[in-house]
Amino acid sequence: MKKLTLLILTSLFMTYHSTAQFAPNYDEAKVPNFPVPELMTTFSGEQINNRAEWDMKRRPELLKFFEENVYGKFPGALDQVTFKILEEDKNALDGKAHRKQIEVSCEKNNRTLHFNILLYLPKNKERAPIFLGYNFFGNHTITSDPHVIVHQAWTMNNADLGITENRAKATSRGVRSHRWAVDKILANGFGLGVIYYGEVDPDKNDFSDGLHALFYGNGQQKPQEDEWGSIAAWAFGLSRALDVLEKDDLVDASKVVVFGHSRLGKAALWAGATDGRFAAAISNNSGCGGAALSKRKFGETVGRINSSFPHWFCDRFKKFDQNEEALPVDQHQLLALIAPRPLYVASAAEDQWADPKGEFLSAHYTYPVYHLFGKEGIQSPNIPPVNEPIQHTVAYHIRTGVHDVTDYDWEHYLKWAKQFIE
Ligand code: GTR
Repeated sequence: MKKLTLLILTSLFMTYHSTAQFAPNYDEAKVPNFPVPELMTTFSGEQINNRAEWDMKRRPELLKFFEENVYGKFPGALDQVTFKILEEDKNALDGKAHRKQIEVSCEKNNRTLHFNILLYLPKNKERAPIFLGYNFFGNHTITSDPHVIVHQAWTMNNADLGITENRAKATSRGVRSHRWAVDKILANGFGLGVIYYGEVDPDKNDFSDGLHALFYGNGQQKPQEDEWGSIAAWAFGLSRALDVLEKDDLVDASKVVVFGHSRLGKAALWAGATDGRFAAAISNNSGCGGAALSKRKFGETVGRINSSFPHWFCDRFKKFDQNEEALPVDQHQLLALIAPRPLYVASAAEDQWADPKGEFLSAHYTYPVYHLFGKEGIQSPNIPPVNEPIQHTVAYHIRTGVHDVTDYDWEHYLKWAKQFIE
């Protein structure tokens, strides 16, 4: 009888442990003491003293590391990128905006992928600076404008938003409009370009579709271990959108600010890092694998993100699951790849999963490279109080509230962009 009880207890214990939930650390006292990887010293120990050394030595080796071990390399160029204006209205949004819906076609190996850019441009500008970013559920969800095309692509179901059977519906018009301060953006002389990310690469652990599939050789079913995951595919899509926007007479393509929230903030940062044509980058609550320092292991960790979303990063990144100590880089070095261009990192006080302090420190640690280029970074290592933004070329704020994009965020992005982009 005793033996049986022991057996049952042992098996219960084993079951508990194999299905044990990941318990995120939210205790600052338990954050490991770790050396922050040096920004201004090369992997071989050489000190970086000037801009040329940064450009020729340090930046390329950091970029290469992130390409081959974190986000994955782009597998090459497309054969062709073309576009078609699907719809245009010079008097959209009650006369406040010029609306364009542009279909971008990406061609490779006789395969084609299409995605749409919804553009709203202010009418008082000949060529407008714009914010460009992805949305989670479709362009029609960012506004109640009835003329926005409802996409046909695979969509994540969301009971709250009434999205079922993985299909977008017209009934979801405007369900995410609170995240996109279109009126404010236009009133401040900026335009907005949005793309549904699922048209570029559906957000599922399946590499048979999206941009990835265009590049496969015979019989290939997934990228190589050092090639792009979904975040890199989304970043690549943003660059292809920029290719097209460069040909648009109404857009000032030298002033395109790449923006993203959460996983799409990770994509915006990677786009900003890999494509120097983006004038600036904004990371809104991008967290682990975005702005937050991985080695703090606060909230979401590398192991956790790679198990929940095995398709986001390249396979090689999994080497660092539960093994952040072995990473020779951290995310401040991703942010530093954007230097000397303006960079804004924003957090939300209740978004502990994304590690606000880790996001802040990461922005702070880019200070030396901005300084090298005569730009002002964030010198203080102390996170500012909530709702007290610091706005230099590198900007940071932590606002009250949860993981989201709010009017508060946009008001501050606009204030900063007017100073540093226009
Ligand atoms: C979470 C994920 C985060 C963040 C977020 C989002 O589930 O753990 O890294 O990307 O999703 O994109 O909303």
